[in-house]
Amino acid sequence: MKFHCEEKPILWGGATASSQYEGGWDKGGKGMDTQDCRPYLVRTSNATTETRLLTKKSVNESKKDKLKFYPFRSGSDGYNHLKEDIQLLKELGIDIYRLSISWARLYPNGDEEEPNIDGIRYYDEVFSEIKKSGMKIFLTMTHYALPLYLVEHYGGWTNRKLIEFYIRFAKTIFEKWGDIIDYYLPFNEINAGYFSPYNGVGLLREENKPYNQSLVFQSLHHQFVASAKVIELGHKLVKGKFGCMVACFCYYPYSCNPLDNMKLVTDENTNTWFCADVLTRGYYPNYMTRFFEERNIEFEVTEEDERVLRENTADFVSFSYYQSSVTSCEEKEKTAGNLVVTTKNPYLKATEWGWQIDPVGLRVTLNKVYDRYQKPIFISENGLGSRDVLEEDKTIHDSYRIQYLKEHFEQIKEAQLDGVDILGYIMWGVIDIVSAGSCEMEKRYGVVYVDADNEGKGTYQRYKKDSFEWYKNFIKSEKERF
Ligand code: BGP
Repeated sequence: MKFHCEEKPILWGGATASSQYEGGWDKGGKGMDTQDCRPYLVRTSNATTETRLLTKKSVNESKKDKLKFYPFRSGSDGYNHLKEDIQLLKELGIDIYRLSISWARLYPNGDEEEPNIDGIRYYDEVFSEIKKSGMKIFLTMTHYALPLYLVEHYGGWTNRKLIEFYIRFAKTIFEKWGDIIDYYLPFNEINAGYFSPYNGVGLLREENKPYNQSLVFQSLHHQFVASAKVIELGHKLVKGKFGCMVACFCYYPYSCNPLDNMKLVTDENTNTWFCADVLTRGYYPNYMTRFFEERNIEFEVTEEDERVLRENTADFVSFSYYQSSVTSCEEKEKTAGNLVVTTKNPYLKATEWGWQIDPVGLRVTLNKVYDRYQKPIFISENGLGSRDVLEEDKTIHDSYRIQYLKEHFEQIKEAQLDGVDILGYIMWGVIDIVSAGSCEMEKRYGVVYVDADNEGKGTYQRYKKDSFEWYKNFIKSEKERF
């Protein structure tokens, strides 16, 4: 037998998320969500219990406080730049656009029987513009933004009732746009619920750390069940494929000390694999039994939950990848990263925000994920956050981003030769958007520059960066190759 490995065509794409991109936070009947008032909430510290995100007083103040600038309320003003942005993405030539729907735009409080007509109208326009452009649609059904009402009145995802509301929201999406959406992701980075319960499950205040772990895992469990139920319903109603998504951190042991390596196994299990294991294998992995027992974590899992999880696993696996991380059993110098603080790797350079740049880590991750699940993979987020400079002549020279993309794409191709089944690569924040972690507009990922600063000052005009031409040519040459 002659052996032959080969590169295959993959979908090249770009992504945004509603709360970081749309703006229009109080337009078209949209309800307030957890991102609209997040900087305010994070700074206020008068909650009485861990399960309560807000006091009535702070919500009312936040609602009144329209003049104060919160980056999430303006996003990139996508709400008013829809046609122009889709046109730019078309010119860029991407095959697939990943976007999210704002739950609170469709269901302002989250628990209504009927959706908000203006919200439907808005997304009708969004989806029809994308469809006209010829791009495939990758929809994140929720990306870190929960109707605030659900947090205030139901305790966020701690409450099982949210599954029902979420299914209603999903059914509306299927009925309205199910014939044109190609890929669905019920939850963005579902493991974020574990690191950042505020973002992930709309649950707790930053000040309440350490979180009540049983509540965090109960909330995550409700999201797992919601995700499986969405897949169950979706497989009956629509043609699209359903995935799961985790943030991947690609762990390396600091040394060959067996304890560093054992720490890698446990960190990777709980931080990365746990959520993906439940959603792709359909049951809780054994290693979590020990984790829960040692921490006295308890939560409700019904027999029906177990059935739903078992019978409705993800069709594909996806992950975000920005950095690799290091595990060490001894205290070493630390650096920040996407959702996690990690040990510094002496072999790698890091971004201004401390995220360690590691293209080879992407190949390692692709191999590990594929080896574990044997399902097709989307790299649903990757990119470089940097402070780009808009020159007087309105050009942006981001050669560092081109370098970053080039090196990561090379590793994707290596992973294909390793035999990994890759469906697509989706560049994060293809048009500049507000940073989820730092709440800054000036941490930019895009190949399209949006003229706005951290205080919301600027014209919000769009300008192509040097990386725009580069990505465009790259995609074009890929199309010619296959
Ligand atoms: C992921 C989130 C995104 C995103 C990205 C980059 O965790 O899914 O919403 O923003 O990280 O992070 P940041 O915006 O903090 O740079």
